[in-house]
Formats: sequence, C-alpha cells, structure tokens
Amino acid sequence: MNEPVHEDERFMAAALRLARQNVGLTSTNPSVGCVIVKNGVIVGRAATAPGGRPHAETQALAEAGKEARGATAYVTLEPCSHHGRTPPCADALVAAGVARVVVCILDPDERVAGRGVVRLREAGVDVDLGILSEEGERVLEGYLMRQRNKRPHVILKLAVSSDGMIGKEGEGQVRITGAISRAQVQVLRAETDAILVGVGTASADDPKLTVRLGGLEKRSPVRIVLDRRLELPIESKLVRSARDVPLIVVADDASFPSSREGGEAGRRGDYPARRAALESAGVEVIGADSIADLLTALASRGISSLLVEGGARAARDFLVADLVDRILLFTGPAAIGDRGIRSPFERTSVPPGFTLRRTARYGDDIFEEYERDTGCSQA
Ligand code: AOF
Ligand code: ZN
Repeated sequence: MNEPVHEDERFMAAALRLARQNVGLTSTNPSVGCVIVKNGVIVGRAATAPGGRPHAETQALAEAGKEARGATAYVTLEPCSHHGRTPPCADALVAAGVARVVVCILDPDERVAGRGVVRLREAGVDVDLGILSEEGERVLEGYLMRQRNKRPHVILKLAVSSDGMIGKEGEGQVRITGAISRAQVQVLRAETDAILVGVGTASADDPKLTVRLGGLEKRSPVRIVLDRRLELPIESKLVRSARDVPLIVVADDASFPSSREGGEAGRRGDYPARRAALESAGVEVIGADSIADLLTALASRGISSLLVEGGARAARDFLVADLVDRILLFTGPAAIGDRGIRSPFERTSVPPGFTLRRTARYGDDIFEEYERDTGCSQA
C-alpha cells in the first residue's frame, strides 16, 4: 500500500512548483500553491495571486467548481483560519465539500498556527501533515524566517575572480562573471523582497540594482544601501531612480541628530543637509546601529528575503554578525591582478559553518551554493 503516499508526494510537488512561480510577487504574504485532485486528476490549481490575494485555495476551488466535492486538496501552507482581508480558506474548503486536505507546512502566523487544521478536522475533513516538508521549508524560507525569527532570510551573493578579487581599485564595475551567471543573478533579484549593497560598492560601481530581464522588470526588489554617514552621491543611478523603485539608505543610528548630539556626521554639520537632499529625491533614510537591528526593522515592514550583493565590507559585516543563511558564490575564469579588491573569501576559504549543497557550471564560471549549517544560531 505504498501507492497513496507516492501520489501525495507527486501532487504536493506540483503544488510546490506552483508556489515557486510567485515567490517574490506576493509579499508580505507567502506564495502558497494549491492543487485539487479528484479521482487522480487535477481539477483545480493556483498559487497565491501577485500582491498576496486572493489566496491559493480560493482560486483553485473556483477552478474546480463542483468537482471539489469529495476531492483532495494539496496545499503547501496550512489553510488560513482567520478573517483577514479574505475569508478563511479552511472554511472555503469545508464549504466546497473537500474530503481530505494534505498540508506541507503548518502556518506559524499567530492568527493561524494550527487553527486551520483544527477547523478542517472539526468539520470532518481528513488532514495529513508534513508531506515534502523539506522542500516546502525552502519554498517558504523567507516567510518562515520572518515569522519565526523576526528577520528576513539572508542570501549573500559574491562574484569572485580566479585570484580571489571582487573588483579593481578605481575601476568601477569590473566584469568577473559571464552572461549566464549575470542572468541568474537577475532571476534571483526578481525572487527577493530586498537587495542590499554597501555605500562603497554603490559609489564605485554606480549600479541600479533593478531587474532587467525582459518581462520581469516589475519584480524589482526594494534597494537598500548601508551608508553610515550618508555619503551616497545624489547623482548616483540609485538615487536618481528612487521614485521608480524604492531606495532605503541606512545610516548609523548614532548619525541621527536625535541621538548622541548628532553623532559623527551630525557634528560634521552636513548630515541634516545630506539627509534632506536624499529625502527630497524620494529616498527613505533610516537608522540602525547593527546588522541585527536593521534586519529586525526590515522584517517589521514585511521584508522576508534579502539579497546581499556586496561589497567586501557589507559581506564581512553580515558574516561577522552571523546573519547569512546561504552563500551563492560565482567564480569567474579570469584574474584581476594588480589593484584587485580582495573578496572576504573564495572557493577554497568559505567561512566555517557553511556546507556546499550545489555546484554548477555557467559558461566559464563555477557556481556554488552553500547553506548555513542547521543548529547554528538563527537569531
Ligand atoms: C492561505 N493561502 O495562499 C496564503 C496564506 O492578509 P491576509 O488576510 O491575506 O492574510 C495573510 C496571512 O494569510 C499570511 O500571514 C499567512 O498566514 C496566510 N497566507 N494563507 O490560506 C494562501 N498566502
Ligand atoms: Zn487563506
């Protein structure tokens, strides 16, 4: 009697695939997938709609129509039980006459937290839990991190030359990786809620940090610059595009005039003027006195995933704070040589506490994905 289990995994895999498609589009809601199956045939399928509503289940039920009666629903996250901006999905499943619900991950949202399952069971619906939960944890990693740890899931991406450099002094953007790797990074940006660089990289490279893959432009994440003393040039591409794609500049908390008599930049006298200039260009300026503090602030505004794109100092700051969950390392074939800016690490010196999970070749580049070992602090 192994068949039913096998079938559950197949349909849950389909639901997870649907969920993946809208990752990055549904914030602050998680992207959930739902597949409704009757007599072995899919009669309804949906992912959480862009913007977060409607939820997956209601759309899949609408597609299934009368076929939902007696059917099995596969959902990647426990159906909601709260009256939020939409009625509870658990109630909608019951009302449609669904006989069985298979859930991948329980919803940690305190308004749900097991109540969705209780509601279904009380109405006589069979519920099975935890099918393909390892993959489900991954699809929902941003949402789960924000709910459980009150911070976004953090991915550190580095492009390193064959001699361990991430750039060249005084040269602005240096091509280290090829077209395929760069396209991968664009896709990655499209899937994350926010993307961060240090002010050194922002000034030297003058990047725009938007998504430039045809059709995915609207998926550009919020852009964040770590800029302790507000040195980001007003004429930078980041600032000039702040009215189209949100830009947050993070100053040292001590730089705020309200604390410690204005802090270092305040005492220099130019801080208020810089801040005003940034704000009048549409930039949001916030203060944070540590990486952990910043992540807490980002989570409280609903940011579930953060891509750290450099430079060396920002990467080091996140690593030292022990706040990196995954490292994506792209190693290009060429050396940079003289005046190279050294990467905090390269393939041969990845920090302890990370395990290699995946390797690929993208053209002439080597791609490696490292996952933080579980059991480490998740604070
Ligand atoms: C579901 N199916 O597709 C999603 C769910 O603000 P609301 O009313 O949309 O509620 C947001 C919460 O709903 C979110 O925190 C999470 O608990 C759940 N997301 N639930 O049944 C879905 N996206
Ligand atoms: Zn719902």
